[in-house]
This record gives sequence, C-alpha cells and structure tokens, in this order.
Amino acid sequence: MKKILVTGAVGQIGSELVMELRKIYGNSNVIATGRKTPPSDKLRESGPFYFIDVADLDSFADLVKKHNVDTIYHLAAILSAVAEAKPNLAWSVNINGLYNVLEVARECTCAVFTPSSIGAFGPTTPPDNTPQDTIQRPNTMYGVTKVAGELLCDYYYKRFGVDTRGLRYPGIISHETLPGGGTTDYAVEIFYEAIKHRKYTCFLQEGTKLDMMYMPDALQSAIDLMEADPARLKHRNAFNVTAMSFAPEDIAAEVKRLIPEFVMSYEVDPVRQGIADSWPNSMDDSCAREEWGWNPKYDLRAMCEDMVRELSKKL
Ligand code: AKB
Repeated sequence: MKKILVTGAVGQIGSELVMELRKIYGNSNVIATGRKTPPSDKLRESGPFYFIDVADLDSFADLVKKHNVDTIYHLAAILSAVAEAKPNLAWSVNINGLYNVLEVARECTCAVFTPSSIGAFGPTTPPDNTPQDTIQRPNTMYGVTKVAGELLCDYYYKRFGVDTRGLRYPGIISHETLPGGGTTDYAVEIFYEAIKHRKYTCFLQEGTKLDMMYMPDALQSAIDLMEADPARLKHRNAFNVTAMSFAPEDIAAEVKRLIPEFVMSYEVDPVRQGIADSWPNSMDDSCAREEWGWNPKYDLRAMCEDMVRELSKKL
C-alpha cells in the first residue's frame, strides 16, 4: 500500500484530495499537512495531520522518513491574485517550497505530484485550443513560478530519476471548499451569492473565457495520473487538462436557469482581469487523454446542477 503525504492539505483541492486518497489507500496511509490554517474536524479526525512548513527542509524530511512516505502530493501554493499582491511570498512558497519537496523526494525516493496551472501560459500563447507544447511567457509572478516549477520537475525526473508528475489545472469549482486568492474564484463565489442573495457582482468582464473543472474531476485527474503506467507518459509534469470553458455570462445563464430570480452585474477588478486576459480561452488536453486516459465527467450544465443542489442543502 502507498504511503502518501499531502502538503497544502487545508487548501481548496488539498482538503478534498486527502479525503479521497484516504478512501482509496486507507486513513492511516495518508498524512495531511498544513502550514498554519487549522484543519477541519473531518480532516483531523480521519487520519494523521501535522503542521509543517515545507520551507523547513529538515522537519519536512524527518516527517517523510518517520512515516516511510513514498508519494507526495504537493499542493501548498499561492494562487494568482495573491501572488500579484505578494510576489515575494509567492516565490518563496511556490518555488522554494517545491525545491525542498523535490530534494526530499530525491533523498527518500518518493514520487511527486505537483499541479501547474493555466497560469503557466501568457499573452503570447495561442489562446484557443492551446497546445500542450507551446509558447510560455507568462507576465504574472504566479505564472513565472508555475513555468519554473514545471521545468524544475522535468529536471528532477531527467537528472535524478525522481518520479515527478503534474497537471495544468484550470479554475476548480467545488461546493465543499472555497478557493483563496485566485482569478477563477468568481466561478465558485457566484453559487454562494446566487443561493444566499439571488445576485452576484462579477469581477471579470463579460466575454472572458477560461478553462474550468469540477472538483470530482480534479481529484480523479490527480489520482489517475499518479496511478498511470509511466511507460505511457511523454509529458509527465504539465499536462493540459480541462473539462469546460466558459465566460461569466455563460455560467450566469446556467445559474439563472436553476435560480430564475438570479441577476448578475459586473464590477471589473483590473488586476484579476489583466491576469485572466493573459490566460488561454480553452486548452487542448488531447495528450492527457492519450497518455493516461483523462476523461472528465462534468460539463458546465452538470456541474451547475450539482453545485446548486449540494450548496442549497448547506446554505
Ligand atoms: C487561480 O485562479 O489562480 C487558480 C488557477 C487557475 O491556477 N485557480
């Protein structure tokens, strides 16, 4: 049985990934870690949890050795909007943190999953049906750290044989956890506001198309990639993956179909609009489909229906 450690386990994807991994590999075989934010009761009570800062190389290495960890899902990261406000912090967490994880993985022979993002692309990238291998000249600190991370993971695989794998995640939508500080967060906020107040003010302007994915597909993609036959993987660290591509007015129309009183207005945030404008409208994820069988289950309509159903029970 695998022995897995998850960093960033209190974050949007991390908290749900831990629960999914515990279902598959057993509660005691999945060690959750976070830096400062207290874990939910569910996370803490279902298996081991430690506060750890991946910037502290020795403590991180000790924890990996203590639990004989063989697989690290490294999800601790600063998202795009916060990275623009705090570039220093973004560099330290997204690059120095990843470097430490890779060093420990090299020493302890661990496989490593690290998400990259649509943020690894930039304004000169072909925006439609963005190819797997193409121009990557991002103009945000988040993007710089994501491209560097992709390259660093490739390097550790080629130079040291570390089994590194990763995906370029689009915006992730979930009814369990709120994202923190991203450009795609509007696509989650809209549901909370629509259910609670029947209205939402969107910080991106009409026509801003971006790739998105529902959380169950995001979790499945990470797990499937880490279980994939390595002989089939040509790309390893930065697979384009997407499940839907939409603009704010498209998701607003779907929400209105389910909540007819819903009204959306716009108040554009220039920083996040600038970031979104530099990202693709839609990615080509055929390499992920061919190399490890990526096949998302939720499109825009199915995702919206599930979000409204599940959130209506909670709010
Ligand atoms: C963000 O908006 O920063 C993230 C991402 C697409 O990487 N959700």
